[in-house]
Amino acid sequence: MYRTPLGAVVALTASLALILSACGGSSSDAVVEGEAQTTTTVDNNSETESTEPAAVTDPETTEAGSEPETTEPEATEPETAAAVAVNLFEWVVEAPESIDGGSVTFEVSNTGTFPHEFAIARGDSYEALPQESNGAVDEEALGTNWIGRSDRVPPGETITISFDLEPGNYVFLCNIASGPNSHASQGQVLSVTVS
Ligand SMILES: [Cu+2]
Repeated sequence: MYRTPLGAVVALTASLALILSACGGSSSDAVVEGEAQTTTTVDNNSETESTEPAAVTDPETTEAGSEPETTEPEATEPETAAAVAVNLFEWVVEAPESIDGGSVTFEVSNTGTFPHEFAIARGDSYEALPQESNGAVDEEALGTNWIGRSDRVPPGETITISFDLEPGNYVFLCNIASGPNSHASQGQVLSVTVS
């Protein structure tokens, strides 16, 4: 009679211990799973966040880079179209005798066999300009009517130079001189009207 109840108590105690340990095990497993799920969710978010800004940045960089490229050619074309062609050779200045004023760009070619330069003085004609004994234009005497000159252009070469020209009468010339000789006195001058 005693053994059965005792055996039942032992059996109940053992089963309680199993239930307690099972409950403890299951509750700790649930905590680990919850942490694992939370970590996984955070990882997914950070991966998604890092991917989105990179995708947004690439198109912005491409758009910003393409806009200036479209603008640059438009700004260059008018400057090229406005250039006035000038040819220098012995003993001639070849250029249009009437041009528009403002900032004028000249494309100056030396098609001769000597070095020449492109110079501009303000005046009605070469004969009316102050001159030195060799026929070169007297640049100091001209004062503000001496507009300026290019560097010497070697034979076969072309340079580009710009001058601001108000409306009026000008003389285009080569003012190179050597001793008693000057290119201007040999005829390398041209009267030009700027309007
Ligand atoms: Cu010359």
